[in-house]
Amino acid sequence: MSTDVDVVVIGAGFGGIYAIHRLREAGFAVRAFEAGSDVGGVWFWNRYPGARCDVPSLSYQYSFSPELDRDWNWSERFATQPEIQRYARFVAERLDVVGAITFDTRVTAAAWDEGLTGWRVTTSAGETVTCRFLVSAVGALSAAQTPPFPGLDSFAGRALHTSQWPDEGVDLTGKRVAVIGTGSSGIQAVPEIARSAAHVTVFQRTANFSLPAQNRPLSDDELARAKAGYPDRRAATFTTRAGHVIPTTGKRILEVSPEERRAELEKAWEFGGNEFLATFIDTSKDLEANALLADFVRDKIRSIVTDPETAEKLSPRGHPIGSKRICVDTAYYETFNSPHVELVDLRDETIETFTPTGLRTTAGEYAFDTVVFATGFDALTGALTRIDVRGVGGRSLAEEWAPGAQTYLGLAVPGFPNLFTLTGPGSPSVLVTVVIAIEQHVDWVTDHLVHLCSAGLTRTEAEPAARDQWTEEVQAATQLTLHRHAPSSWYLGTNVPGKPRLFLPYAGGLDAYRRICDEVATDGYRGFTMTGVREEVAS
Ligand code: N01
Repeated sequence: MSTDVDVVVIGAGFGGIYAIHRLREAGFAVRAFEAGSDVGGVWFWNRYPGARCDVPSLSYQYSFSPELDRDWNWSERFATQPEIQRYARFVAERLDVVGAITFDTRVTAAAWDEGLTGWRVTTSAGETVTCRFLVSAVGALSAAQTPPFPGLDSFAGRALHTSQWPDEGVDLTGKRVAVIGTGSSGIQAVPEIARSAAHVTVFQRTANFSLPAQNRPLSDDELARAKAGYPDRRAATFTTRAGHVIPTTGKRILEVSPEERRAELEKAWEFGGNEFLATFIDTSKDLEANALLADFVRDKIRSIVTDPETAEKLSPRGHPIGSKRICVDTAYYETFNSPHVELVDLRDETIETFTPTGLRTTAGEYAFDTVVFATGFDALTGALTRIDVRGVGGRSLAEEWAPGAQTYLGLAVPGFPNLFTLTGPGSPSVLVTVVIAIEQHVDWVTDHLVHLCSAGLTRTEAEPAARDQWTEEVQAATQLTLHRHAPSSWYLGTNVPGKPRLFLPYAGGLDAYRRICDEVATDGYRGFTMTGVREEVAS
């Protein structure tokens, strides 16, 4: 039985764009569906004030095409959301993939059909499309999470989520605004919101470490040098742990004098960005070393925030620096020196309920016109489990993952043949430069499909033993990092009520991960059962 297309790709963010391109290049007929009205994925949706990438622009781009590299010019060291979305559009047009994408359309369900040896994909437009292979490019951080606060329905003001910011923007001039959440999104949004709002109340449950971006325009010289270094960058990209080269002194913080330590850290602070974390090589491995780094940041917070009580509340405690996703900001701590910005520490008081005019905590009432939920995402699994994905025998992926998402290589799930989960749980994805992780995944999946089809086979399915072994490897990799000392984080799923506590990304590094994936391929796609139509019928 033939299908409408060879491959359906879900999502047209950085993953979807490249997947359409590579798969078409390999000869597959591809259709993609995208819920947004343009390409860009998270960079289409996250339009909140201050949204900007915290990976340097020159590293946050595809690496596969010297032509794209040559013809695109970033304007700032850390690009804004609109500029990154323009880049996504530029690439999609250059690769001529836009015509393959149906916009403003969600995939609502996908069911494996054994007779078809393929998937039946249903969309929000009521269309059903059949395909041999299904590639999920839904993104790791795209299922918005708004906590189920009591009384929220009674709130008469405006409620916004950072990742679903209205297209036309929101004028907050003169408004009283509450921001709930102080992760990367909240920390970027607060200073921008405070520019126009009459009053800002920031509700903080956990103080996070944040580093100054020290953002600035990129000079023509810098751009020219970066372009000239393209071949080196490309070569280094896949041989680094993080997906891009990070400068370091190569020294151990525990072995240098206090004077040298301070001088190096001051230099790194002035340089800006999360590269600060790599200044010394032992701080990401050793708790004593890490504590010195954390002390330096807490000292900085105390030196920036004039009210000592507020400074103390903003000072992260209880988790090593870098064990939760580090934040990168522009004037976040400084913003709390403004008289119209107030910090509410939810360790001292807890939110009881929303009211028509604001919210009530155990300590009192807070009135505001607008609430901004910067409360994050059902990360790594939510975007896929919100689709009704049914595998062999009608098995639901959401149920399969309910006890904790397990995959083979972060890419495939037993019982869900011919389905690939780009940057899925169990892959490095969010712990590395995600665009590079995407390229590696798409290349690998395309090669796998070419291998399968060239052998005259039609069905590929991860084996349960391979999944179990990989799950152990993912958890073992976490044990070698400081992540294991963070009591809560979206890496662990603890931000979503009811989500099982399980460290989801693979923390062994992109270089190691790539080697493993390459070995699996060289070994004839070890851990996958690959079969053909004739064999299926015979069995
Ligand atoms: O989400 P988060 P995010 N009551 O989950 C709080 C990427 N990103 O959107 O820490 C009160 O980090 C929660 O508190 P706690 C980046 O990878 C990148 O900010 O759980 N508070 C936390 O403070 C990032 O890490 C960029 O105690 C509640 C906040 O909400 C990831 O996306 C920009 C609560 C959520 O923080 C997610 O970032 C933006 C409750 N019931 C995002 N529930 C750049 O590249 C949650 N919180 C710059």
